[in-house]
Order: sequence, then structure tokens, then C-alpha cells
Amino acid sequence: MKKDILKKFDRKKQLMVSPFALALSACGGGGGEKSELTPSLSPVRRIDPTNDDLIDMVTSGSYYRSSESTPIFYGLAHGHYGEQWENPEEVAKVLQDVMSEFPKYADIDLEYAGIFASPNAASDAGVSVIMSFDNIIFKQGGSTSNWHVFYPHADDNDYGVKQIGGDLYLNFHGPIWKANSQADFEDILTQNDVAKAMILNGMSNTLGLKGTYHKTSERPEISETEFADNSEDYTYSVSHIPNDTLSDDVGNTLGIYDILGLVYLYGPATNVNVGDSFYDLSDAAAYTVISDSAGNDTVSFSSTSRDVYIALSDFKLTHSLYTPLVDLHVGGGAINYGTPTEIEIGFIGNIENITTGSGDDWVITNASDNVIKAGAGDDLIILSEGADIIYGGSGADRFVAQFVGGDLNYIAKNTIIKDFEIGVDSLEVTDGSSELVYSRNSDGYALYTNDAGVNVVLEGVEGNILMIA
Ligand SMILES: [Ca+2]
Ligand SMILES: [Ca+2]
Ligand SMILES: [Ca+2]
Repeated sequence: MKKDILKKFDRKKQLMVSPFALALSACGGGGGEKSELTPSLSPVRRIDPTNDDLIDMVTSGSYYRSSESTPIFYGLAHGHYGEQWENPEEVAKVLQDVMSEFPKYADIDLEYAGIFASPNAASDAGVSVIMSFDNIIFKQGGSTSNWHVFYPHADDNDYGVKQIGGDLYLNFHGPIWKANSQADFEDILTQNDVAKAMILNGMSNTLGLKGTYHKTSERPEISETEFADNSEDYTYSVSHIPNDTLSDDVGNTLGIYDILGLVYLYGPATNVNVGDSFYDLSDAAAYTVISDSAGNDTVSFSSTSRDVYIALSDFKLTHSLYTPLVDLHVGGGAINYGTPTEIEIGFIGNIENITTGSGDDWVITNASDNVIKAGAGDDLIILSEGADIIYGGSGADRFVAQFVGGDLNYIAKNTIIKDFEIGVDSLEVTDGSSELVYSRNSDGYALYTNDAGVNVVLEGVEGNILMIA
């Protein structure tokens, strides 16, 4: 299944400088009509290890460059040895569905180019990334892998796979499929959630990510990093799916480690849910990730009685929990955290406002101007920078005006609590913060400050609740 690397290089060079190719791009129309573009192989770039655990753990060291006018073309290919898909259109639908995941998070331009007679035919047509399958050579070689995937390498020292960089080959005889026929194999690929997640995992590798279990001479596997404890949780990486049964309960999207790696390579998405968005997650029953590029956005859990533990997206969470190398607002948490019915929630991009339901919720606000409504129940709200409006709702709520924990520090610098209940709610700071000092603002309402910059008004309250408490 080797492709002619010299030909590929030559072809790439030609196309990169070809006036004809540039002219085609320019003719794409005002909106950049992608369908009029002619496929051309994408340039590959290398990145050296960063010495950052997370980025090195999830990146292979090579990736494509792309733009709207020069997208990364991908397609489905029949096998290298004449293997034929029986229903390639259906398999290609799954491939397209999988590939639509990546632009949700990253500034990556992917363009479906169609179905090709072989991987070589796809490459010859200018298609950089393909999914194919093998029914012969892996079995002969004694492979017990469900697939073999090749990073977009294009130069020396690339583990010897430069000819087939950017290709995913599903192994027909892989142990997970247990396929008795080609039709059986394709039914699994087009209908099974684990299979789809595995294709997502494989295709993420064709774009330059690597599985966290994979160790290279320069890059660690997860067990060698601070992230080792999460190595079996698919909400961190789609590569954590065990790949030994088709009946696992798995997510249908990338994990947070994968997303951060993808964003490191390609930059954050800029055009996803750009308006003022409203997301109702009250009924969320499975791992859910929201990606949002812009606007004044609200996430609601208002009609659930489950306990919601959630942190609005913040750079400081990204930098503290994951990596300082990616400036992406990351947040999230879980419903029914720490119980058998726990549901993971992730936020990619800034979210400003949150409403929680009647459970006993934890809400961690962020540096933006927030509107927070915690609903009934005994809620804990970590306050923050920005001009924030807070409603604790009924129940005994705790408002934390300054939170100091490890390298995280939250200070409520301009917060109004609208419904503070004297003798029921509390206003506090964590150990390591300085004491709150009571005064009254120009409206006569209780105002609390400290020398770290806390400034919290309890609207409608006049006396010093710290004395009452
Ligand atoms: Ca939005
Ligand atoms: Ca609540
Ligand atoms: Ca805030």
C-alpha cells in the first residue's frame, strides 16, 4: 500500500506554486464556494515537542495547514489490494459525520472529495486524508489491531510511514468487529456507536493528534504524565475507549484533551454558535460538549432537580488544569457529580450566564460579566471578576467572595447579590483570603470589601450580616 512519495512531493510543490491552482481558488466566489475547489494535497508542518505534558501527549508532531480557499481534502477509498466497499455511500456518510466534529472546536477547513478506487487514486487526485480498509495484508502480518493509522508525516524520521501519512486503514479482521461478511462489517461501521467513536479516534490521528496511550521517542504516553488518573475516561480523550467491545457506552465527540490538542494545532474555531446562544441542558443524559465562539451565552439546567456542579469557561481553568499553551476558554463539570448517575458536561469557548435548577448546585462563575440564577436548593456560588448579577434562589446559599485554592484565585470585584436572605444565606471567603469589611454603598445597601479587591453588594440588605451570623 505504499504510495509514491516522490510523486507526492513533486505534486505538492507543483500545486503550491501553480498559478492555475491559485486561479481556481480565487474563482471560488464571494463566499468561498468550496464545491468549486479542485482537490490538492495539503502542506504538512512539523512541530517540535513543547515540554508541555498535555500538548506532547496528544500531538503526533505533524499536521496540515488549511484555509477556506485551500481546505484539507478527505475522502473514502476502496482497498489498496482491490478490496471493495459494498455500499461506499453509506460508509462515506459516517466519515463525513465524523469529520464534521473537528471544525466544531478548531479552525480547520475540511472538504469532502468523494469516493476513490484506491488510496493511491485518492492521493493522485489531490486528497490528503482518506479512510480505507484492509482485508489481506494486516492479517498476513499477524496484526491484532482494529485499525492502523498514519500521521500526516511527509519527511524523514517519520517512523517509516511517510508514504501513507494521513490515512486510516480499518482492519477487516480486527478483533472488535467479529464481522462474518463485508455487509456485516459495513453494518457495524455505519450503525454502531463504538465503531463511530473509533473512526473519530482514527481520523483525529490522520489530522495530527495521537492517542494518549501511544508513546514516541519524543512524546509521552498518558501514564507518564500528570493526567494518568484519567486514562480510562473517554470524556478526556476518544482514544480512551477500550476498543474491545461494541457495546460500551461511549461519547460521540472528542474528549477535552483531544480538543485542546486540535486547537493547539489548528487554532480555535471562530464561527461556531456566534450569536447570543441559549443551551438547555436540563435533560442532559449523556456526555455533552458545547462549543461557542462568541455572543452573550446562557446555559440552563433550570428544570432539573439533579445537583449540577459546573464551572463557566475560563482561561485560568484551561491553564491550571490542562495547558498554558492554549488560550481557549474551557469549562464544564458534571450533573450528579461523584454518583453512579454522573453526566459529564464540557464547555469550549466563553459562556457568560448560567441557570441551575432545584438541586444543591455548585456554580463557579468566570471573569466575564455573569448573570447567575441558582434556583432552589442549597447552592454554593464561587464569585468572580467582572460585573456580575447573582440570584441564589431559595434555600441556604453560600456565596464565596474570594476563593483561593492552589493556583486558582477568584475575586468578586463588582458583584451584586439580588436576593440575599439574612440568617439563611452566607457570604464568605476561603482560607488564604483577607477578611471582609462591612460598609454601606450609596443606596444604603450592605457592601463588603477586602484588601484583595472584593466588592460585593447585598441588594436590599442594610445591616451587617457577618455580625448576625
Ligand atoms: Ca454564542
Ligand atoms: Ca439550585
Ligand atoms: Ca464574573
